[in-house]
Amino acid sequence: MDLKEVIVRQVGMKLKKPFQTVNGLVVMRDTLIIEAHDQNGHVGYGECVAFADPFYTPETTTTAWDMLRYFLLPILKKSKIEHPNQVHETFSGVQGHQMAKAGIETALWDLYAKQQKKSLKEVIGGQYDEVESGVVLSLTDDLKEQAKEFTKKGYKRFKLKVQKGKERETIEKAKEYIGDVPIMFDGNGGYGPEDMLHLKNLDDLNLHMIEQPFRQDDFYYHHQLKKEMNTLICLDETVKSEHDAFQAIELNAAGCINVKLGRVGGYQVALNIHNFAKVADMPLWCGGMIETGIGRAHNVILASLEQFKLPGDLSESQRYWEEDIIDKPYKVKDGKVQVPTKHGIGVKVNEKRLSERTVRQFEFEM
Ligand code: OSB
Ligand code: MG
Repeated sequence: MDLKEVIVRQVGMKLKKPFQTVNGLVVMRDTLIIEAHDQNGHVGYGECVAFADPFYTPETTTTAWDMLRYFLLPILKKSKIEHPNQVHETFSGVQGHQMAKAGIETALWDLYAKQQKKSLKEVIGGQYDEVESGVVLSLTDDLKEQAKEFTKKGYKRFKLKVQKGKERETIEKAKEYIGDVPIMFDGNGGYGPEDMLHLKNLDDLNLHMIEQPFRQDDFYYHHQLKKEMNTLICLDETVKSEHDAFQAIELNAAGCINVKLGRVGGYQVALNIHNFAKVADMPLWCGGMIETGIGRAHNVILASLEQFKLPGDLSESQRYWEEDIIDKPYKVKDGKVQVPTKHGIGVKVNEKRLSERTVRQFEFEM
């Protein structure tokens, strides 16, 4: 791929409002922006979506920084990559660290598409020109105020983070403000087998789905709950690989999967999951990791694949940022986002803002 240099920047992005989940709080979004430069001046961008703290996955911004610097980039330097679909395999000697791997892998997909003078959507075989967008309300968000603001944008579904035991109360209150738009909640693994009956009793709320009620390593309880409920059961944290997705399907542990590029290790694994899901006729949707416009562009492109049939966590730049690091912030209109059509991920990075927000960086010669 004619690689010249990779630059990794740690970028500090202050959220408009802190984002609270049952497991952790994000005030400052520390993310890694990865630039892959070739010999001809093309630059591919990726975002490593690990959080600063290990509340969602074991990876953090700093573990990813070290993995890239001391393991992944040295491996990449030694291997002769001709196509980004070889990157995941090249890293097969490194266990875990999907987000660090995805950070560089997605940058190479962007670079490859730019070298080919094609949109990344075209390169991965995306089918949709626009995708449906949903929005997520954190635990501390003001339901009434936020619901009002987001309803105006036409978001196609609302995802709530809820306190255990307060699901019914919160969802019924949300329905007052949101109306008929589908509502779901994300358990982020906070429930156990003792909550099985409690969850089952929420069936009458006609939720769009329940996301990841049980622990990260669980297939069994999700399977049990799915058998007992009409409500769609979705997996997020549990699916970290193609094999996890395969098991979720074969063990009947989920009705749909939230795919995040970072959580599964990049596009190649996401594409493989997509192919399984298509054969199994299982709908997918694209999850979010409070990304900057760079990560969000990758997400929107992923969501242009055929099997992404449910609205994703694809809220616009303005949801989290006063100022995004891309020139034209993402917009949601009538609940939809346009899939970028320009070369690569199709967004122009604002170099000035990017360097202003850079906390530290390193260059790695290829
Ligand atoms: O489980 O999807 C999650 C944010 C932090 C930790 C976990 C999750 C989330 C989100 C973010 O839901 C949604 C977004 O990026 O808009
Ligand atoms: Mg989730």
